[in-house]
Amino acid sequence: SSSEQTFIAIKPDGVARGLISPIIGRFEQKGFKLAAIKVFQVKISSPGQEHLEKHYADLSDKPFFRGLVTYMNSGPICAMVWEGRDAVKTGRTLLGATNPAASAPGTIRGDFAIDVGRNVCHGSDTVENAKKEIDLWFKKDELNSWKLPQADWIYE
Ligand code: YYY
Ligand code: MG
Repeated sequence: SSSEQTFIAIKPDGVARGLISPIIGRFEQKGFKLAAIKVFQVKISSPGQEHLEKHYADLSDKPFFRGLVTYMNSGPICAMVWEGRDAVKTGRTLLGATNPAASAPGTIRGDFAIDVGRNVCHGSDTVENAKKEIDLWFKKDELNSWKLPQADWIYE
C-alpha cells in the first residue's frame, strides 16, 4: 500500500560528512513522504547503548557487533520514517548493497561509501522489521500523518 513505512537512519559518518541532504534528497525525489525525522546522539539519550543493541539485536552474535554499536554511538544519527508504496523494498534499492563495494553507482552506498563498516545509512529490510524499528526509534506522536500535495502526480 502507499502508506507503507520504512525506518531510514543516516549513520554518524553520514551526518558528519554532510550527507544528510543528499540522502534525504534521494527519498524526496523518488516521491516518498517524510513522516518523521530527528537528529540525536543515542549515547546521550536514554536508554543509551541498549537502544542500539536492541536495534541490531539480530546481529548480536556477529564478530562486528561491538564495533557496529560503537560506530553507531560515535555521533548524532538522523533518524527518519519514510512512507510510500513499497517503501521498505524500494528504500533498500535506493540504499544499495550492505557492502558499498558491491553497491551499484546511483545507490546511496554505491555513491557515498567505501567500507562496509562505514556505509552511511540504514534501511529496514522487511515490513515487519520496519514496524519494530519505527516503534523503537519514535514515539507515536512524533509520526506525522499528512497528504503529500503532489501524491496525485506520483501515483496513477
Ligand atoms: O541491513 P544492512 O545494513 O544492509 O546490513 P546488516 O546485515 O543488517 O548489517 C548491519 C550493519 O552491520 C551494516 O550496515 C554494516 C555492518 N556490517 C559490518 O560492519 N560488517 C559486516 N560484515 C556486515 C555488516
Ligand atoms: Mg539490516
